[in-house]
Amino acid sequence: PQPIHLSDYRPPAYRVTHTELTFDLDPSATRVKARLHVERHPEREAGEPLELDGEQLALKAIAIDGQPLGDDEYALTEQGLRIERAPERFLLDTEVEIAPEANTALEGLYQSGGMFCTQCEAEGFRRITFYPDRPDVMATFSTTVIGRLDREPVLLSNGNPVERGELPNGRHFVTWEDPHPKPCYLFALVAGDLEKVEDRFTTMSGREVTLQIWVEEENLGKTDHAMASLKRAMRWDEETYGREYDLDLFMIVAVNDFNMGAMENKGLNIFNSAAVLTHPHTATDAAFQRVEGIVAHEYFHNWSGNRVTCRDWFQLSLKEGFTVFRDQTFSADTNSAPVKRIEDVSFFRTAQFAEDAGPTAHPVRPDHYIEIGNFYTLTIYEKGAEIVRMLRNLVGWEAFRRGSDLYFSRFDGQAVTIEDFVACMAEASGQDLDQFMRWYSQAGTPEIDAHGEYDYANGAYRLLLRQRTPATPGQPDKAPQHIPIRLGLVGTKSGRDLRLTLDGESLGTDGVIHLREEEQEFVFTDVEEAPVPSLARGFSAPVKLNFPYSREDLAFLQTHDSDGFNRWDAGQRLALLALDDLIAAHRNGVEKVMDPRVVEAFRELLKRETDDKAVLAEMLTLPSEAYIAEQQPLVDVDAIHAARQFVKQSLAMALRDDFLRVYQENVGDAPYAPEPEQIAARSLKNVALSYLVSIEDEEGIELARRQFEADHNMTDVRAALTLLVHSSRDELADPALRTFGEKWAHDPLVMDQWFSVQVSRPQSDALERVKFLMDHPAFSLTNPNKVRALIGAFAQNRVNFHRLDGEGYRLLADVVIELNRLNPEIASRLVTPLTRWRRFDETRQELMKGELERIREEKLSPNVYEVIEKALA
Ligand code: BAL
Ligand code: ZN
Repeated sequence: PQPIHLSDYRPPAYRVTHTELTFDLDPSATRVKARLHVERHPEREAGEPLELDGEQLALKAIAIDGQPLGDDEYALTEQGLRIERAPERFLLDTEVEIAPEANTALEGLYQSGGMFCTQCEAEGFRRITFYPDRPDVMATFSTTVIGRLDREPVLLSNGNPVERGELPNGRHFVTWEDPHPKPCYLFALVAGDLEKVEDRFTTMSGREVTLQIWVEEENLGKTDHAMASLKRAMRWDEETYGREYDLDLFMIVAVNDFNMGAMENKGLNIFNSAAVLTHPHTATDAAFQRVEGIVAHEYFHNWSGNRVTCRDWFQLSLKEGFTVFRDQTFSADTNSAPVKRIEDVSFFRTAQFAEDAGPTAHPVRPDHYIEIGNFYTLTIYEKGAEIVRMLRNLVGWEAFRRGSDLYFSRFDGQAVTIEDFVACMAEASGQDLDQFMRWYSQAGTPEIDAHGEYDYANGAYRLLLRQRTPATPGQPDKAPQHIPIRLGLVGTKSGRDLRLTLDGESLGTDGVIHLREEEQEFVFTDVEEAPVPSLARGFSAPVKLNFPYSREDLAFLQTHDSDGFNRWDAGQRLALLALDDLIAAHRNGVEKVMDPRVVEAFRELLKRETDDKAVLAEMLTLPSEAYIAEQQPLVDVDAIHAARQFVKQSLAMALRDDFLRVYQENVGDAPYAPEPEQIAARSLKNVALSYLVSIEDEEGIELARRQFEADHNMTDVRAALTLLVHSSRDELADPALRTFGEKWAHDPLVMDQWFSVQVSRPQSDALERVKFLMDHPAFSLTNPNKVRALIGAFAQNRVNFHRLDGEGYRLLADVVIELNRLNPEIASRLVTPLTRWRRFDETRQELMKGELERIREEKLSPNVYEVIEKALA
């Protein structure tokens, strides 16, 4: 397969202004008739061929302006259909046959259970009909769906239903009109035996919108939270961005087999059932929050993505980065803002930093790709969102909002670029954002080395910053970035933020400095006392910032920093320093000794009266093994696991009574609600319990057992079950797992949790459990949720996946090989942990590389081919 380059972009030779589709549904032989209203693109010359994308389509008929084409008037290739001589403006009719039941890739039209559904982003529409499958071709759509009355009583597509009726032989049809021009990646169709929950929303201009969530009958009781989240998101987008919904109907459909979380198709969002269904007994707090975030994300795309879309797929972050930023802000406004930021950054620094440091590192706007399906990444989404967040902070909210209004009005109904978006922000704010654009073109995580010195004689604080972005594949040399650093200077005597004066200008006590050069010195004057700097507050830029903090400095910041995020981060840094020593001790076979400063810092935390339990729970949570690994030059999985376990157990032993008290203070029996206060108490309680169980404290084990049996809500049940299963008390864990498995055998989403809990346990039988569970009736290799829950979760089980006999790697590679055939998109995602082989010791490197080479022997899909080639380059 050949790469596609951004620099080769040209508008299409022909555009489609209106698209009429008729689907006659059948699992093995669906007929799709398409009538395209085609005209030559004004920017392209006459006489160029018409090229339509098409894959796995059996062409049955083709005509231009009603005249069937002869065999010599068009050419079929593996990629599509070409007509050398086409008129300036014409109607193109085609009819094709496709087989949804054979579609295991879950792109295009496929079947999930008995239901027909679609996934067209990025390039799935070409598996439905011949079409210019590119986002800069925007057309209005009229879609007629024909199905069997008994099997598909519900027939849905984008827009509003305008006609329905019965047909002979037990069939019926519904016609849908979507008046908003859209690219074909936003097309959707759903047909099946579904039930709906309905609600209404009155928009800010007083229009009534019908809201529907369509599910299988047994899931009717699991839609309340998604519906409430949808209404909150609709209101928030009106109030925050002035964006109103634009159709009479907004539908969400829950589907069990789905590659992504959800999809923002115009008026007909299709959701992975895991991203929409919730019930206190089946979903955890985290799942409730995830559903809220994804419902909002997809809804927000109606403007940032649908009304204004991407010119080409290189611009993917234009819609995804902006929309993630919008959903993160929405969730922060709706829940605990500091915790949302801690969670997002924690995930980002673990997973996106690892992507940036690996062989698939790419800029937020890539300049080439082989398979766009491989670019739905943390870099495009989350780093893209961090860039938008920096923009918001740079220009200020009011100018950002003016820029966003300008963007939506100037480009409504168009397919545009990242430059167009940033130009609106520059215009609205009057700021020069030229250097800032490097964030989009340069891959890799900038690293800043910072040094500070207090000049007692002059009351000045000198801060020296040096930035460097490591080389990434294809980008050996990097230019300096424009990095906004929000900071405070915390007085060591007063414990307060000191006034910041820079070049005679006051920045208040919490200010932003701009690092633009490779090296820059900032001299703060009139600094009354020696400070400890609190740098990059709130993670003000997606960078690694190194400062030679002493442990005393960190303990001080953990208590005194006025910025909640940096208080948490100081605790993480302190724990990381202690972990570093212990990792070294483990490797050198030296006795491990716990740093008393960490114990004291935790004792202080546990003592403190706090009204923000959610933040406290985060502060009591040690850095994950994956995050610790990110900090190490060479990853030693066993030493990291042993060191973290040692810290956890040492803290549990030293502070056992405090943890027990915190647990008891936060037990509640109020009816479950996914509300911030309850969620905070549950997370604090369950963190405390995890410490107690880590030392197999009898009272702690008993509390876990009782919490499991009380069966109050899934958050508590899953937390207790996980602790039991991850302890060595199999006599308690095994019956609990059995009870849980039998109780929830009918519920696929709960069974996903049952799989994950078992295969993420640190005991050495995790791999054997994976193999055994792959034969479980609830497992299926063709269902992406199951693959993620079992195989994906195992690949995150660091000690077991990285077993020295290589069996973990072998198992993953076997599954990737199988999925390469069935579902390439999932296969190429699943292989990621193997691609990070250069981070490990020589033995593991050889084993991992060996598996990558074994995969390379196969006949590979473009998705897997691209990732494997990069990994082995
Ligand atoms: N556009 C693909 C799914 C999402 O990001 O919303
Ligand atoms: Zn999105």
